[in-house]
Amino acid sequence: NDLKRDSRGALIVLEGLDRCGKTSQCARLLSTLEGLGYSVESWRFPDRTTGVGRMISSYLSNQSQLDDHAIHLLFSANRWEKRSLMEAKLMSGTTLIVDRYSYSGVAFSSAKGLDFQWCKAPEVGLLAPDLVVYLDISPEKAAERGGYGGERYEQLEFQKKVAESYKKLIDTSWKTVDATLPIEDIEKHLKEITLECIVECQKGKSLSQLWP
Ligand code: FDM
Repeated sequence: NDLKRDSRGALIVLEGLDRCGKTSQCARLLSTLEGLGYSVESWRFPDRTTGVGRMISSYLSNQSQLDDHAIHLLFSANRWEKRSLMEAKLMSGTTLIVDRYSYSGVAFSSAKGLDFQWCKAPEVGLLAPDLVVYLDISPEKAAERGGYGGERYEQLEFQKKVAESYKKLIDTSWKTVDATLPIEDIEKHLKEITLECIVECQKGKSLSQLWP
């Protein structure tokens, strides 16, 4: 219908600790929305396919060392280099399901001790999500799931600090979903809140910028 064709897509972000289930929920949500006939893409940050992304990937796998501020700015640059494409996709009606965004940037870097406001600054002017879903799990439960891949941040003590940083970021506009529920329940809940958000965007909700 006309509404579906002429209106913009929604920018939907999933956030949470490592092993919270974000990545599999993003995949499920993508296929659910595709099945319903929506134009939708699944993105993730860091996007390791770009030049900046390759530097980030090498840092995360401990193949290179970087100053904490420098890697923070690279994560941010990695979002900036995708900003115009992101806007074009949204304006052409495609909904984006994004696995991690600026909130991961702030949560992980400030967990290392970097100043919270300093961490937020380079994100100013990036597109603000229409919906942020926080998949909530305690660091201990997440660690029990096993399968920490051995990358730099995948350690219980550090994830505890990240959880504290996320708590400072969460505001009333976020939807928190209990990540310990059965996978199908989480999926159903995500589908509902996502569809609500997509409808709002179709009705003309305007795209805004960080930090609102
Ligand atoms: N991460 C991710 C950051 O530290 N800053 C960021 O801006 C982003 C997007 O990178 F530990 C961290 C979070 C995680 C790691 O993420 C890689 P994936 O989702 O495991 O690829």
